[in-house]
Amino acid sequence: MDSLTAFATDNPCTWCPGCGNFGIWLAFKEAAVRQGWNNFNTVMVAGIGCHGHLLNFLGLTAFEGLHGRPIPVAAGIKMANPKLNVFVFTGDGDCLGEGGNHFIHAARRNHNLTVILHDNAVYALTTGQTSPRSPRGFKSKSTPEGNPADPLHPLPLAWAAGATWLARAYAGDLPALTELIIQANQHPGFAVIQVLQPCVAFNHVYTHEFFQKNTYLVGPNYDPTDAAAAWHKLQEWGEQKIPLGLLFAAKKPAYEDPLPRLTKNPPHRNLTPLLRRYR
Ligand SMILES: Cc1ncc(C[n+]2csc(CCOP(=O)(O)OP(=O)(O)O)c2C)c(N)n1
Ligand code: SF4
Ligand SMILES: [Mg+2]
Repeated sequence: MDSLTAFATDNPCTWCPGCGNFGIWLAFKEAAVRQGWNNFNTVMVAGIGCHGHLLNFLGLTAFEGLHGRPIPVAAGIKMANPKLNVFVFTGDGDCLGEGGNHFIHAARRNHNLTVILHDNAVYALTTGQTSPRSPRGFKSKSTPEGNPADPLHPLPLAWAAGATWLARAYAGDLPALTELIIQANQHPGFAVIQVLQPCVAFNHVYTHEFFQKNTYLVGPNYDPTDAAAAWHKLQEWGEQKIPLGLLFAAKKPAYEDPLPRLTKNPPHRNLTPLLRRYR
């Protein structure tokens, strides 16, 4: 199957030309084709925002719920049927603003999920307000005189909370992002990819040019299993020093692992008789 035409839907694409969401969409489709993800083995969950529209343009089983709530929905799906590949597509506002509590506790529990964080550092769907990722001084409809707060960095936050696999990618580098999506799915625990995603309409600071100029790929000598080194690396941010690639990896039982009632008798098996009772 050709990843460009794979998983086609009838929905017209509504993203702005040049939007970083295109790169995430294409990289995910490429990963799905390569790995054989389909409607029987994979579920996608998204939050509310421009990022969440991805579900409309990709024909795989999906659920779009409340703003900020894709992670608990995904955790429920994974616990109901641990054999599924479960992906969360979430925005920086969705994941770190409205859903910040869920992000922290899912990392702490080490749920076996892959979180793809579309980080455009702005509330885009609502036409450009300052988000938890917007830089200090960022001028927007909600902070016309400049953002008076510093941004939240999701990867050190997830590290401190207990996440076990953390990576950063740029939405314009499809081969690297595809590889990271595949690796994140293979990791048996809470995996986060912070995808630096330009919003050409509402963020004129974090542009394609900005990310191309200021990011670099961690080299082969970087050891993501060195937790102390990773803690420092995860906090690097600034001109010409934003690291990309796999930045942290650790082994720890996933939330679902020590629960035999989930693995031996997953709740989804009981769902059909349960649903019959409500007919
Ligand atoms: C609880 C709640 N608060 C606010 C909104 C309004 N709202 C919808 S999308 C959105 C912004 C989403 O921003 P982000 O998660 O960064 O996604 P993006 O559009 O940038 O992809 C907001 C504030 C909502 N739908 N629900
Ligand atoms: S508003 Fe921004 S995030 Fe939304 S589709 Fe346009 S460029 Fe993409
Ligand atoms: Mg956003």
